[in-house]
Amino acid sequence: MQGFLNVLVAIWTFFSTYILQKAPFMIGFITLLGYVLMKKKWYDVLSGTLKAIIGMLILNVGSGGLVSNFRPILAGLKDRFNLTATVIDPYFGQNAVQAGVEEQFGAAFSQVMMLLLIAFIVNILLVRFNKVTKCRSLFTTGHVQVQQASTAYWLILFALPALWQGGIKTVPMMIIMAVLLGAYWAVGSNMTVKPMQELTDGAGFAIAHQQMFGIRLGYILADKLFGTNGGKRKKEIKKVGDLEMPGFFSIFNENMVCTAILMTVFFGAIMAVIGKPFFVEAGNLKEGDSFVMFCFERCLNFAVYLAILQLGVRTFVTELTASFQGIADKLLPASVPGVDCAVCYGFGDANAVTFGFLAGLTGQLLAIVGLIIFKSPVLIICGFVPVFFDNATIGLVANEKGGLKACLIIPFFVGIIQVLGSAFIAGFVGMAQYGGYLGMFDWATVWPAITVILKYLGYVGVGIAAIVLLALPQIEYARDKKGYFLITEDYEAYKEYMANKEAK
Ligand code: ASC
Repeated sequence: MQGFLNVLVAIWTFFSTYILQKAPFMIGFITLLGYVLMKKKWYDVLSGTLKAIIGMLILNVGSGGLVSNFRPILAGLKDRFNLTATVIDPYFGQNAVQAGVEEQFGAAFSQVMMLLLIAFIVNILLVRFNKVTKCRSLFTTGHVQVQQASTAYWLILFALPALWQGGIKTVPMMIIMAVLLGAYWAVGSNMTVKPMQELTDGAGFAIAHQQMFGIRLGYILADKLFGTNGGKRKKEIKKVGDLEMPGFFSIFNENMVCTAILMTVFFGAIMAVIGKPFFVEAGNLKEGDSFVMFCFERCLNFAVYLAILQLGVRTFVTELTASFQGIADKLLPASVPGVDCAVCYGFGDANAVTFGFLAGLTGQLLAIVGLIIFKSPVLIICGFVPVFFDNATIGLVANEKGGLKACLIIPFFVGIIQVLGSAFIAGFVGMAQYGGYLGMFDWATVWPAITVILKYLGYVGVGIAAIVLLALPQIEYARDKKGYFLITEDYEAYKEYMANKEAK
């Protein structure tokens, strides 16, 4: 028995370290499994799997390049103005949690990986039994799951101290945490199915990231406030891609040019504020080098990495979604893979990505100024990951439903909410003193709400939070029973069905 357990642990450790947490290999593994289940020829399996892995590696070069180029600039604001501030960014958040969990709760970080495993199983079960649960999407973004498991671990321990007083009572604690987190994964990604199928014209994936509630909220608000309100309002939606720009402005229609100019103006200004000495000290350029050219090149790199990211998406998306058919047919009926939010940047209006991002940044900066003016005990500094990946994604979805105005206004408010929500929760649970908080949209809204409910209602709160989460797919299902599974199983038939419905 012991020997068997040891083997299981070794397999899990290998799987979690080299596959689950490494998105390219996770995507490759799923593609492989899917094609094998479809009984494809071995060389087709090999080729598809390699393309999936390589595409995802390319995407990582793009998103990694964006993060490593622009994160230090935003974080530099903090040093430049000597602020004691909490950076909202998944990696700063991760470090904060790791330090804090050990110091405050004396708990080992390995428990977080255990939580991840059990929550992932909860997610799989919720999808497996989706005739009952109505959950149609499986989380596949392991690096995000690690960040979320860590943060959820802290938030829940903070809210339910009885779970750890007198030594951590592992079993009940793990069950409570895994049910809440696994339900959030299944329900959250399920909520993005419709927005994503519409955005990508049925590419067959959902988003499994950190702004899933934000995506759905942006989708709903864009439609209600700026769009046709579910077909009830006659209105022509002017999307970012439809804009006819006169003269000089016509160059903004070209995504790379638009991105380059906007980034140079926005980030050029931020870099100018931070000043050359900061970058010289950080070893980014030498004293005698031209600061202007340094800033210019940095800003242009934004367009470069976005282009790489989109190439990566094109390389792997069809392989992943085609092979997932095998998994949907044999293992998880009517389901789609939940993937990184950056995957959707290969669809819709490319400029909406940049517009959403810069609108969100504006909102964040404004909210930070507000925190300073009103002398908030917790000060926040924008992290690049929330400000870019949340707002670009929400902007893209909002543009699709409500056009340019939605693409600018909704992310602007998202930016404000990210800062205020994070300031609240990081102060409330004491994470602020460790210098970082996850800060992505859902973690500045949904999770603070769950934390407060748990804190004040205890175990009753756990029940309420779980029931509310699990009720969301049921509500969506009840509103359109026929289309609900059709949208993942056969998108062409779904479109026909919707067209008929609207004609009536
Ligand atoms: C995150 C995170 C990243 C990025 C990446 C976007 O939340 O931790 O590294 O977003 O997943 O592509």
